[in-house]
Amino acid sequence: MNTPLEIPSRRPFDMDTVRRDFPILARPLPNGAALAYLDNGATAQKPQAVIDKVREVYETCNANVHRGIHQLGDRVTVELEAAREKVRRFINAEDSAEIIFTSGTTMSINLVAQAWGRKFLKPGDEILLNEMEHHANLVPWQQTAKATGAKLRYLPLTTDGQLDATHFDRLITSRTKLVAVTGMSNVLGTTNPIRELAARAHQVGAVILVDGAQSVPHLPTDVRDPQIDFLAFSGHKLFGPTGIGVLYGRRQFLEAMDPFLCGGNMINEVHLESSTWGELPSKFEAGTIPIAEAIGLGAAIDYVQSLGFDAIHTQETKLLARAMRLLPQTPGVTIYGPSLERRGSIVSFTVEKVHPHDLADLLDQKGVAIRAGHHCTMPLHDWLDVPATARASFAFYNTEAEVDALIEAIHYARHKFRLE
Ligand code: 7TS
Repeated sequence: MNTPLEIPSRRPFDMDTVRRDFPILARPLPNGAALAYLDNGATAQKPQAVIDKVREVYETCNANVHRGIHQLGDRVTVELEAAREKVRRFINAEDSAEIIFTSGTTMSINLVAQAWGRKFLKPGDEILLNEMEHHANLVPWQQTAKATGAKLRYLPLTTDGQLDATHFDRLITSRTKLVAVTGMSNVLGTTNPIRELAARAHQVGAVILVDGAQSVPHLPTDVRDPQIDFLAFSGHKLFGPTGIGVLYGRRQFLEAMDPFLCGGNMINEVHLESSTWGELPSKFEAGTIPIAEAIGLGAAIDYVQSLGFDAIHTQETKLLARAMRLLPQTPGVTIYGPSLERRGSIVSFTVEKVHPHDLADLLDQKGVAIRAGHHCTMPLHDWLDVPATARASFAFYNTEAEVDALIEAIHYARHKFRLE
């Protein structure tokens, strides 16, 4: 195993090597087509290093953690805490006790909505959201608003799908207690002005929660610059295992919150009528957490850091630029969202007279995997005034040839619909 705190050394970005790191990319699909995996916004593929790490845990040190009873338990605990330290370093948190392992972004946000929101929000307080948020960053706040009497407010969007900064003054006020915002829209790709929102939230004494599900895998994140109070993200979109995610919370907030789930591991003392809570991070990690998955997430972070966000950004921008140039030149195609400079590597679009689900089916025949539907953003689709969109979302292992395969497959779909 790696020595726990080894910092991965940077290696040159070589596409052939990178693609070989992801065994699934070379496997023909059941219909024999070559895979062009353009659904990274839903989940990313896993490099061999992550697959090996999870397997290694089960083969060599599987045991429960933090029991301190035997050698295997000790060893796996060291590995788990090393993974937590990797997460800490990756997002530049001050203390690894501020890194809570959860099952993913959804659970992380629910944890804050319940354990922070229900304790600290009261009637008249405002939660500031916007229409581009994923349901995971809307519905928990709706429930918390109902339970506490707090009010939901929505920042309007500009016509190209950015937060409209001309409304910040009007909507971020002394009544605002929380700004909950995505780092990157999972549909429009919009990257949001977190620095400005964090500064404004803090000016009025509000807390900012960033949904990093889409941004953390593609952009460098530093929770201390700008200062972010809560950050949620998922391991599986970060080239790590499913079932593991992270909630980062600033210590002062996590300390003030009561536990979200109760059971083993999160207590200090239990009596028949009452209990006291354990220290961070255990207080928020009731029960047995996904241990091998958390350690696998550590391996995924090592992998991403060995490539570096500069190389990742360069490759993804190349792909996005090509898609945003070629898609609008394709007959019947409309793309949604801001210009290249204001978005990450996601592009959603519709093809006139072809339902996105039919389009996704036809693209799949050609091996091009995209997502179709409302992408868990029904309010955004109401705002866009379309019931569904098709979405291509890129990762650094995608190639320009795969963008071309997408375009070719759209022509194929239009041909099938007798549109060309
Ligand atoms: N927030 C955003 C911005 C997301 O894109 C997603 C998942 C979530 C939260 C929830 O993440 P989870 O890991 O807890 O499920 N988005 C998508 C998607 O766009 N397609 O499939 C899942």
